[in-house]
Amino acid sequence: MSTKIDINPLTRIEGHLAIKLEIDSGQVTRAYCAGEMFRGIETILRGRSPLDAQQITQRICGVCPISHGMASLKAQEQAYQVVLTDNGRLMRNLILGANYIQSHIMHFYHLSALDFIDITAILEYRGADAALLDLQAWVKAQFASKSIFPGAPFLPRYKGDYLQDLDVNIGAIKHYLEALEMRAMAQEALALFAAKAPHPTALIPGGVTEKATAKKIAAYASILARLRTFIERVYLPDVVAVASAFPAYFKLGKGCGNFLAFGAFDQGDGGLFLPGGRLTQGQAAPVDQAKITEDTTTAFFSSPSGLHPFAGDSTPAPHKPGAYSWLKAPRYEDQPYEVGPLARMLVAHQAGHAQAKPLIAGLLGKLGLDAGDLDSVMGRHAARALECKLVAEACAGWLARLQPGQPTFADFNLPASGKGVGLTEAPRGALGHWIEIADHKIKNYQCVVPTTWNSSPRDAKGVAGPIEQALRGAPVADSDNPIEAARVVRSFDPCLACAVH
Ligand code: NFE
Ligand code: MG
Repeated sequence: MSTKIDINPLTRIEGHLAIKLEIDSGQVTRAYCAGEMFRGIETILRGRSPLDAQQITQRICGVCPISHGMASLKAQEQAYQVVLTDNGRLMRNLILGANYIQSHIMHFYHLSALDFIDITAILEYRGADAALLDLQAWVKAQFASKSIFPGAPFLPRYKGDYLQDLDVNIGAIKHYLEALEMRAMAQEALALFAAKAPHPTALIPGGVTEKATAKKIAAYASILARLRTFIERVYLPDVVAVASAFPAYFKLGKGCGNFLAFGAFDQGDGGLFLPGGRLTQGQAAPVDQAKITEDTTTAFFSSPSGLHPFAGDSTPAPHKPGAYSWLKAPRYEDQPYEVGPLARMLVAHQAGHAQAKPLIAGLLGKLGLDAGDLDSVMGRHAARALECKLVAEACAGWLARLQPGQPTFADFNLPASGKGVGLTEAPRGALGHWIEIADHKIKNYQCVVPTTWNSSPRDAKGVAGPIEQALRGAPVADSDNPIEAARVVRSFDPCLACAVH
């Protein structure tokens, strides 16, 4: 028997995402991802000073503002032909690195872990930890009042096959609370060099306006040491514990088989710490941004379909027949691509990355898996955690190379006209900004954003986006509690606020 269900909104993600599923004999046969709102930030930018762009585009998101700022600066720097100073480049790596750390920790503990661990286990807690006892009292009160507020972080929730090990469950709940502190500390670390978080003011074309002082370097180092301890001793072991308890999720949620990374973290020698590249059905290939287009066939935009971002347009058409999402469908050579930590780790692995390759091999060996199993729900969680460790380690190296007293930005002249492409990696994947300047004003500005790739709707050929494809075939044992489908979607860490921009 065929059933249709709507998960709307899908909670514990950023922004407003509706998932529509068609289910036959307990399996998803068709899935649709719909972005539920229009924001129009690309349109707001037209006619403004190009120097406003890195501030306005940061407002696309409170989770990954850094990445939008960086993409905007890279696009402007190409247009202005300005080259960063060494300190400026290193400080930007440290700012972006701290942003990855807070984002990845949040995604696991605050957004995804509750799909696997049993929050009601807290009711059985008999220890003396004050924060856990507070939480226990709160959960008890929710049950006693039976008026569980739907917006609460923990309850209600889908019924499901949650983890049964009391120690692991209580440990994970404790780590949920610790992870809140880690996030705050990572934001403090990036604010040392970016002036504030979120939405830093110190990011300017040519570098960063904050100084690299010995005091700031020491403060960042002390926070980074605590973050690295948490990543190694808490985050990675928890991901391994959940992965070991749910091995079926290494076989579930396979995406479209195409992976794209632009690469990020300039090393100063022309290379990037996280390399760019593509993997298409297992074959490695380079990336040429000229081959990116956005399909608008099923998107609520009257803009022509299949335009490159330099020719892009985002005119809303809320009543467009056949449309079902406020996301355009980005395509590379007309194909959908998955972006994010899994794409980056697979591209790095394929490129023989000195640190990533042994780390991935170690994890696969520990879990008795092979690289093909990574294209899955649990593979995405594992890739994100490994990347978090890699980036935190790299931050220590960049910090050591900062030179107090040396310039943190380079001067430049503003041209009356120009064009630039800014490609980087946000925590959730490949991010591109395209700017065209005429008469000292922004003539056109287009963003192609990680979650727009991953949550994209169907294109002119009817090809579904990566999340839509990953949902196909997913089991749904109980259509009132589609926890398996929610786990598939959350493994991509979607941010619909970004995606609709
Ligand atoms: Ni709103 Fe973002 C990241 C960007 S997701 S979180 O990471 O760009 O599309
Ligand atoms: Mg766009």
